[in-house]
Amino acid sequence: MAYASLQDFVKTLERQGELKRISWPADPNLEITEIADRVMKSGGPALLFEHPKGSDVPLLINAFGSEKRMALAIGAESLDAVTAEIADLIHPKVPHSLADKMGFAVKYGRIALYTPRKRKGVGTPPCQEVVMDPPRLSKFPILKCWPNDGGPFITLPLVFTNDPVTGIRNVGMYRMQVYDDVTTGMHWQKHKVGQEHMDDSKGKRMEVAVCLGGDPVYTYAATAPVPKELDEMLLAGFLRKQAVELVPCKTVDIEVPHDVDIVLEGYVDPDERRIEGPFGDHTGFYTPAEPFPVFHITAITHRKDAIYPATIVGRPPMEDAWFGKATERLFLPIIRMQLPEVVNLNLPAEACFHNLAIVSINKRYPGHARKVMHALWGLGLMMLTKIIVVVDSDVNVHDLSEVLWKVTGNIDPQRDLELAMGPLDQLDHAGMHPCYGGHMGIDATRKWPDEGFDREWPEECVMDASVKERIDSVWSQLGL
Ligand SMILES: Cc1cc2nc3c(=O)[nH]c(=O)nc-3n(C[C@H](O)[C@H](O)[C@H](O)COP(=O)(O)O)c2cc1C
Ligand SMILES: [Mn+2]
Repeated sequence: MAYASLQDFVKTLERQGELKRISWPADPNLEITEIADRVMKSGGPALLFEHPKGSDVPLLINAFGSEKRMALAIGAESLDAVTAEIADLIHPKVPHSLADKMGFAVKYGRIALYTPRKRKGVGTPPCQEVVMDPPRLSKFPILKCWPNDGGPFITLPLVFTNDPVTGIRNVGMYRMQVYDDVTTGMHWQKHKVGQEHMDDSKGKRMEVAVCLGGDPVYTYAATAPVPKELDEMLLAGFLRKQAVELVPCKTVDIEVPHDVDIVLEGYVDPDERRIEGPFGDHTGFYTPAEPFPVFHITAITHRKDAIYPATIVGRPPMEDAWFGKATERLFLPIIRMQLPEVVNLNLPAEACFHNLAIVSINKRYPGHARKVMHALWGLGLMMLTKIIVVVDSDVNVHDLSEVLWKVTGNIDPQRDLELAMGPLDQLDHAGMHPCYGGHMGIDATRKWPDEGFDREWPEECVMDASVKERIDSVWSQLGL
C-alpha cells in the first residue's frame, strides 16, 4: 500500500502502537543517539522527537526498526510475503484456463502501471511548498552521532542522479557530512552507482538531488542493491502498488517524488575532494577520515509540515539491520533465478551483512558448495561478502545454534576452506588492502565419496516418532 506522505506513515505507526512521541528537547548532538541506541537494541518503537533541541522540525528515528515496521514501510504483510510475491513474478505459473490467462495479463499489465510518471496533481507539489531563501541546512536537526565523529551528517539521504550516458536514474543512500549550510560530503563508495555516474560524467559537474522522507518505501528502495539498469523508483512503485509521481527540481534537471519532505538540490564536481569523517560506522567501529566528493547545494525546498527522518549506525544490531533483512528476503528469489540450488540465505546483522552469508543448498554434485560460493562472489554487491558458509538444505540458516553445530562438526579445515581474493567493502578495516583482500568460503555440507570422503557419514540422533507421540500424550501429566 502507498502512503501519501511520511506523516501518513507516522500516523499508521501510531495507530498500531509502533511509535512513541517524545516532547523532551533531546539534543541532536549525541543525546538522540544515546536514546535511539537503547531503544533499537531492546527492540523498542519508532521515536518522533517533536522538539529536538535547536530546530523546529521534528525528527523521526527507528521507523524501520523491526520486522513489522519494515514490512509496513514497504507495504507488505511480512517480509516473507514479499519473497513470495517476487518469486511469483519471476516464476509465473504458465496460464492454462482463460481465468489464469486473464490473471497473467493483469499481473504483467500492472507492472507497467508502476513505472514512475509525472505528477498528476496540479499546483505546488508538497515537497516544494517552502523554498528556503537562503538555503540553510542548519534548520534541520541533523545528528552528530558519536563523540569522535567528524561532525553531523545526514543519515537517511536518498541520493538521485541520472546516468550521464544512458540517462537511467539511480537512487542510493550515501551519508552526507554537513560542512556548512550549503556544503556537504557525498560518501558514495567505490563500488556504488553514484560513484560510477560521477566517473562517467567526463569531468563535468554532475547534478544531484537529495530527498528526505516521503513514502517510506523510497527510503528502503535507496538502500536496495538493484542492478544499475533498474530504476529504484520502479522498485518502489512495484512494492507500494502505485507509480511514484515525480516533479522537476527547481535548479537542477532531476525529477524527485512529489511527496518527499525535504529536497536538497545541487551538484558535485568530479575534480573536488574534501576530507570526510571520521564516523562511527555500521561496523561498530570508527572508520577513518578520507577524501570524498563534495555536494554543493543550489536550493532547498520542503513541505510545510516536514519531518526530518534519521537513523544511527553503530555496533549492530541497529535499525539498519532491517534494511538488510528486507533486502535478504526480496533478493532471495532473484538469487535463485541464477542459482536455483539455493534454498535459503541468512545475512546476520551482527556480521554487518557483507562479512558473513550463510547459504543452504540442494547439493547435487561434488564441489557444488564451492561453485555456489564463487557464483555469489560474482553476483552484484554480494561480491563484497567476506565469508560464505554453505550448508545442506536441511539446515535452518536462521538458527545460528544449528548452524554453529553443523559447521563446526562438518568441516575439516584442511579440506573444506576455499580461500580467494576479491573486492572488500570500503568500510572493512581488516582487509589486506583498502577495498581488496581475502575471501573465505566454508563448505559445511556433508562430504561425499566422490569428494574423497570414503568413511560413512554419521546419522543424527533423532527420537522415534512413536515414542514422541506417546510422550506427547502424557506430557501434561508429568508436571514439567
Ligand atoms: C543507513 C544506511 C547508510 C548507508 N550509508 C552508505 C554510505 O555512506 N555510502 C555508501 O556507499 N553506501 C551506504 N549504504 C549502502 C548503500 O545505500 C547500498 O549499498 C545501496 O545499494 C547503494 O545503491 P547503489 O547500488 O544504487 O549505489 C548505506 C545503507 C544504509 C541502510
Ligand atoms: Mn542503484
